[in-house]
Amino acid sequence: MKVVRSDDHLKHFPKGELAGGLFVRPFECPERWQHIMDRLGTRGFQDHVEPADLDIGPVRQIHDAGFLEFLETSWDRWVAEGYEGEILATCFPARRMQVRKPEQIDGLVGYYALAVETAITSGTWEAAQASAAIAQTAQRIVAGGARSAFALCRPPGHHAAKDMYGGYCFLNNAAIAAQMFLNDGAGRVAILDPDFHHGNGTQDIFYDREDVLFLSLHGAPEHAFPHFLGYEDETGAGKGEGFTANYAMPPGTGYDKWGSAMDDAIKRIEAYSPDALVVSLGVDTFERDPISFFKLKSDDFTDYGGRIAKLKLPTLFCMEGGYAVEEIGVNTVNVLEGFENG
Ligand code: Q9C
Ligand code: ZN
Repeated sequence: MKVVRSDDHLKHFPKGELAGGLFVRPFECPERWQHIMDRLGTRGFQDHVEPADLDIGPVRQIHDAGFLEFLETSWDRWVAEGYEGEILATCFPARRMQVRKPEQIDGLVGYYALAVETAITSGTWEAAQASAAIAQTAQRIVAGGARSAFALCRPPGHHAAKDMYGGYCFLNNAAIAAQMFLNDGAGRVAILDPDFHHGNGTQDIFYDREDVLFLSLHGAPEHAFPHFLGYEDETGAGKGEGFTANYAMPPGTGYDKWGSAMDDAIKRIEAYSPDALVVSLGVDTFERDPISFFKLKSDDFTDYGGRIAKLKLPTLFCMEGGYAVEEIGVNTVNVLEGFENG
């Protein structure tokens, strides 16, 4: 399996994340990438590819033009305002307020952010573009006939909606890749999202569409980020009714229950009979993940990689979350190995 990767992820390295009332070192950090790279090397995944230049066309099919302009220009506008720190949202269009786009930068940040933990810094836009380019290049590899490819995306993407960033995500890499399979002539694409967190961004993007089946396994919104989406009764709208599936699970969920949800999701993908599969691969379901509450063990990742392989679909893995930094490489590569041997 080819691995698409870029050092450009280093351009996104915020100093802080607002968590528990403190400005802490971000959980989503460059070391995550390095640990995955190291483990890939040890386990023989040595065919590494640099991404081609970003093709902005598919990005514009997924994201709102004003949102993209915001991501591109926000840092310069923030600095021009005289601010010295990183860009953090402080005020949102909450209940019974106007969701009308303001002019001043603080207002714009609140308009386009869905959470405050995610800082934008000088290199964030470049890193986010490189991450999307990685997903695109990996998609080209699979579209070109490979059984699978691994897009080592950082920053991740599945919380990024049409016109919102947050949850460490800016551009929705998996959604962009899925759209590219459709552009290439696929009739149907499935996106399977086993990251611990609900893939609110991906759901938002495809909610009213029947050409993309979106399935998310995640911590129930009553208990987990992103808190305000991911209930099981969210099943799609309009033409998209029935093409979103949410498996929301409580604190302490282990592989017995989680694996059954995965089996059900896999059955639904089989019934949908897509031309390609995109996996939003987060490994924050791990038992020692510092911000999550599922109880998967390292071997479980190998097991579900094998179950995904049984679908026998052209499969693109896009890296999402996972914050147990020491074990992130083992758990990620276990999924890929389980898939290759499955
Ligand atoms: N104090 C992804 O896994 N909130 N994003 C965490 C911790 C944000 C996770 C709260 C979690 C975002 C891609
Ligand atoms: Zn996550």
